[in-house]
Amino acid sequence: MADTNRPLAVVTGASSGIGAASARQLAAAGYHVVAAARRADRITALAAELDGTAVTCDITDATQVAALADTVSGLPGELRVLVNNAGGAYGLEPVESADLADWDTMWRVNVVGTQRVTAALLPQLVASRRGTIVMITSTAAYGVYEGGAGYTAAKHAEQAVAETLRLELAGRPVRVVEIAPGMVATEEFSLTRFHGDADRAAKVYDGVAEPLTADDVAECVRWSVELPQHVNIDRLVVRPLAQAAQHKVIKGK
Ligand code: 8X3
Repeated sequence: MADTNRPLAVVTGASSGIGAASARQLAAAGYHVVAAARRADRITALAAELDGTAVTCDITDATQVAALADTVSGLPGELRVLVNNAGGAYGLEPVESADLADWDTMWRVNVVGTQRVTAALLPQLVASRRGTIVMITSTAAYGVYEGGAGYTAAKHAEQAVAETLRLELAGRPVRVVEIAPGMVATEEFSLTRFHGDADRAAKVYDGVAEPLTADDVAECVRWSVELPQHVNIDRLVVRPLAQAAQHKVIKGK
């Protein structure tokens, strides 16, 4: 049960990877975590583990996002943190043969869905007078690579939304923190990208010396949120030591 002493933190895409790890880190930091994602079984288990709240929510669905905002407003604590983590990559085809259904999905999730959740929860974040919105973008928001156009375009757009939002919120008590991770070995990012092809997904980080873990990124989330409220980390680019730049990746131990 939520208690009045614990502030609330909403994490989207909380069913796995960076989202689940961020939920755990924020719960350890004293937040009542509202874990939002499509897969009810995963977030129900996570919420039970963290003494938090699970809300089944597809961020591309306006009704479900409105219901998420209603649930949060019905909890006793005040909403201080929103981690916009839901997103992802679909496909790795060149521009000339890209599947536009994939591009459409990436736009609707990474960009439109992020706006929808942000707009729905912003009044509560403002009301707390100490809100923080964390946007999990990617180094794909700042660079491009072959086959990645649909994803890099969506992530470039998402970071533009983050920057614009920071401008628009100037003077109101809500920080906008962008965290842009490079190579993170999560169980599902590549599996989603390759539409469930586990063999192809397993090869993505094959031989990479040591990619980031979801927990490494979650640590950045927690750290940026826990800084004093007047400190705003505009953008934190975090890569593994083995990745000096998008295409400069060290293999082997
Ligand atoms: C994931 C990083 O390099 O696979 O956001 O696009 S990359």
